[in-house]
Amino acid sequence: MKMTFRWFGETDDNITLGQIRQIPGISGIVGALYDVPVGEVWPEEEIMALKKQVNDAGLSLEVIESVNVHEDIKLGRPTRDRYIENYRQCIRNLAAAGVKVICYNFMPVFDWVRTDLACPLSDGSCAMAYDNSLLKDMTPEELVNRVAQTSNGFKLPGWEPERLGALKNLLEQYQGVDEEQLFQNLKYFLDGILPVCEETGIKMAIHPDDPPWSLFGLPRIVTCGKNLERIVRMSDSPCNGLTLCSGSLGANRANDIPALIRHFGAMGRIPFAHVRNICFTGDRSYHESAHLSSDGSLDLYQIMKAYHDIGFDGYMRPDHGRAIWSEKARPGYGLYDRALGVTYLNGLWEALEKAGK
Ligand code: CS2
Ligand code: MN
Repeated sequence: MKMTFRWFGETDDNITLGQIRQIPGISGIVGALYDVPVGEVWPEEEIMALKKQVNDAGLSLEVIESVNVHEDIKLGRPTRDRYIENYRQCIRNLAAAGVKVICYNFMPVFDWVRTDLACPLSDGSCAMAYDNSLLKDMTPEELVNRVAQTSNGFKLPGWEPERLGALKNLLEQYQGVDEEQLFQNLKYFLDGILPVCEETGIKMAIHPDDPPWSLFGLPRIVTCGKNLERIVRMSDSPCNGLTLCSGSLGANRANDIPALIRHFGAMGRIPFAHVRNICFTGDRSYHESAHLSSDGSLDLYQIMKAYHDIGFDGYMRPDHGRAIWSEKARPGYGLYDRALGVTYLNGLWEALEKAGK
């Protein structure tokens, strides 16, 4: 297992590479170029500059999260071929810089969705929360505005209130796209890019939908074991893999995370693991919690044991943390709680290693 840490770059993160390097057991950064518009090729020089910066700090840059997929590909519009060609070039450029895994998602319109980005917890910290009873009576526009107004200046990923016009337009375009169509559009995309992945050795790792159910009538397909199975079987290529995100999939109580890890891990289809906990507050409602099992609803020991039992040698990272110790950071991506998460996960791992001997 290679423990990594997500970093948003020098201008977009309050955390430095020097700080990350001091977290015990971290070997690399999960990075991205955040200023390249979705659908465009990531320039080689910019990738190399990021790599150099990360390597100079004594860390590796082998995982990218994310190369986002243009909506025209998800919508299956005729213009998709141009964007798929760009994606292929982007894979080549990343491979030339030594990248091994690309995380991506196939969620229409929204990336992760929460109804609160700074929900106060009883210990005085804040965490992101999702309350389905709030969401079900809201329009997408109301959600975007609510989050922007109640979350200390932070917004839903990609949805600044100034872009609400684009949101309406995009939602209309999805009206003819159901789950089946979205599966087919994913297959078309994978058929286009996987040959380049095989040539270059890059593994693609699709991130689950977060939360793993349909929102605002939009189709969502990366949600459960059955659908993950359909996705990995769309192509037998070992490059067609998953980002197994415990917190995203775990929001659906029917998803047995250790069982999913064992199943897809045994197939060699988990190049990247996101490990975090959530605490249920209702049927489809939860807040994020510290990584520790007793702080949330998921059993992190069983999750780490499943990775250990399959001999997991891919990349892992802690996922969202709480905002603690007065840190002003991006929601979910502060230094302190994620660093505590790493240390806890490494502790579980060491115990599993030694118990197995
Ligand atoms: C991430 C996702 O912050 C997060 O929750 O796990 O936003 C993830 O980066 C994307 O969905 C992957 O494309
Ligand atoms: Mn995740």
